Amino acid sequence: MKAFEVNFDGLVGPTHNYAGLSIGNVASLSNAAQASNPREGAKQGLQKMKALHDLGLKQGVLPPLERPDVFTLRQLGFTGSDEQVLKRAYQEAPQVFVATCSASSMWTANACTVSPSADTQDRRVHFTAANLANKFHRSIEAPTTARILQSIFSNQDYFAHHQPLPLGDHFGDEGAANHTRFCQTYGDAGVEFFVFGKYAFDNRHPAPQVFPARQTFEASQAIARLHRLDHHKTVFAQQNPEVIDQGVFHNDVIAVGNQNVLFYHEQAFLDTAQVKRDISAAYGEHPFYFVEVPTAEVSVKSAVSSYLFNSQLVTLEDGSMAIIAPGECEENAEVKAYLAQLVAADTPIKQVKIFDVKQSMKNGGGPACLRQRVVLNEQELTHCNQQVLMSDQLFERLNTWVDKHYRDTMSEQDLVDPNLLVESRTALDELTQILEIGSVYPFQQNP
Ligand code: SUG
Repeated sequence: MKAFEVNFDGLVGPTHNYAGLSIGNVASLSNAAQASNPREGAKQGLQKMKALHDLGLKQGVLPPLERPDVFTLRQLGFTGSDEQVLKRAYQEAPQVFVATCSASSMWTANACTVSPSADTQDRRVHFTAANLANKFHRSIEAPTTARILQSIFSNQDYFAHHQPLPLGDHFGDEGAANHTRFCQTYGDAGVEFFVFGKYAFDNRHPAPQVFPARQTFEASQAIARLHRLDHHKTVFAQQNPEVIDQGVFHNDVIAVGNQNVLFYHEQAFLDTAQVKRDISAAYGEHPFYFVEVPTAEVSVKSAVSSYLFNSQLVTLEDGSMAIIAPGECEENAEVKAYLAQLVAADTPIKQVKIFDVKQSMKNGGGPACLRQRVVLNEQELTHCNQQVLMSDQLFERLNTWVDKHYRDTMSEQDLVDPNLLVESRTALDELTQILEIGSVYPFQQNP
């Protein structure tokens, strides 16, 4: 049966802000406390979704989470009305307060890991919402994310949902940012490629010294077990700890794969030769392209600042591939020159399409961070919620919705404004109706 890669992009939320919350993520730290523009952020994201839809690709949208997260603040002992909870938290524990305000759910590459039905033993599409254990502001995402995924992919004949892995450093899981799949056509059984930052139970292995490794080997293994993958077609690889220490906090900051292509930096993996052998053995006889970018042409520093590898690698209707890259790739001379030569080389990658996603980039989120790939066959596609799939009408409707509800500037102080909470809840409540996803938010369940 024919199958498609559907990209589900996260909508930038109404309280999108820069709070410097992610140690190890260069952009997040360097833009801390700058004012953001949630409206522009949401529109940049919508433009990218619409453009991919117009290219003939299947495109979906995932709603943002509610922030500030008053429910977490209550769990941490702040009491009173919602207004009092916000005010007390802001005054008494400002760092905890801003952590509960992050719009980080927009980076849906981290929402979950998905294995298509062609790869799983029971022939269902498997989902595990990521626990995002390494960063407090992200560790509070999983419960609502899981509810949203269950609501969109609700038919249990086709879709299986697993609990996020247990919280704590040992099973730190950052979802599809560290997971890629190779296949000939999307409907074939594929090779699932898991990249992790460290071994949690065995400290004899190398590990980063400066910044945290967010994904553990043991977490990746657990996902592969839960998703009932064929171990002959599952490859695990360790990220190079030295690049984690240079700001490569997820593998998707230094590598991206699609079908029979792995596009990666020379320094991405601890043992590149082994990675190539393992992928080749699992993939089999068919042609496979290892597109390695040498340090001499693009330094790790340029890769991190331009987010070259946080591009989406997509297959167009004619079978060739395009790189969906952030605007920053054009501003970096090394990267720009590399891309010009890449599209002329002998690989399936034939086009570069540049998108302005600056609002997201300033927090370390490029085009690939903004999307979760879900491979669905024709039947599975008809059984998921159709209202979340991009169309000209949905694009119009969501732009109007953003215009109606979003502010065009957001600073730390705005986050304590009780009117913002009311505005956000009104917006999100309306969004759940537009997308027909039901009452997925805590404020809708415990009004
Ligand atoms: O987890 N930034 C996110 C960026 C996630 C990017 N995702 C992928 N690479 N797939 C993170 O570090 C920053 C929030 C702040 O500083 O306000 C933040 O959470």
